[in-house]
Amino acid sequence: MKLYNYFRSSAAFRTRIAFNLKGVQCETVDVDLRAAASDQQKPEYHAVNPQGLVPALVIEDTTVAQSLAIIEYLDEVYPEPPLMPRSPVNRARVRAMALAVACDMHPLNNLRVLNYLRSPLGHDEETVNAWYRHWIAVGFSGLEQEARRATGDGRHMFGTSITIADIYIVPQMYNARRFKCDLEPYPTLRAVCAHLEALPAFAKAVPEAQPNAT
Ligand SMILES: N[C@@H](CCC(=O)N[C@@H](CS)C(=O)NCC(=O)O)C(=O)O
Repeated sequence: MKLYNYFRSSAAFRTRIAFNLKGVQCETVDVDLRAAASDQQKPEYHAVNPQGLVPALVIEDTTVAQSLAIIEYLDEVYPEPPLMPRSPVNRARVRAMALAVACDMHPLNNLRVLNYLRSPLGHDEETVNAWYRHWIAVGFSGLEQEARRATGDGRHMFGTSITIADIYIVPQMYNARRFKCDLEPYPTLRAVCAHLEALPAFAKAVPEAQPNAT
């Protein structure tokens, strides 16, 4: 397997956490998203992933895009430790929390969206940052309520063990800090992340721990 990865990508960060939790080694290929390189827009990368986004996982001669598809694939092929609860209703609740990040928050604040706000739309950095912080606040407000109801110990988004919901909240929290969002209103999310970030599988996946981090 080969993971197309970028150290600062929060979607790739999710897959790195999952690989670490499963204890599975994977070859990685860097896709430099910085403007000067923009590797994600090059034909060579589109031949691998026509969506032009990272991560992408190549399994033999097949590419799987989308972090959730990659993580669920890993969970099916390497079942231990499980990243989803057993019961269908609990699985649905965990998936819903992960999707709140993946579908409702992250796409609004993705690099290409922020770049489009800058050019051609002509917004300055202050406006772009205000946009970013607004969508973090909207998403985190809902997730804070959900996590309060679903956590079993104040250290996990759902129940008392690591699930996909935990894998999604940590990179989003990392980015929210990077963009200096106000995190005071989300004590449950902060406590969950503080616990998870200290675990080796999460700590080894952070952008600054990657070999190509600059
Ligand atoms: N829904 C996708 C999102 C992938 C995505 O947006 N990746 C970002 C990095 S976090 C990217 O490749 N951005 C490149 C760009 O915006 O041009 C997933 O979960 O994998």
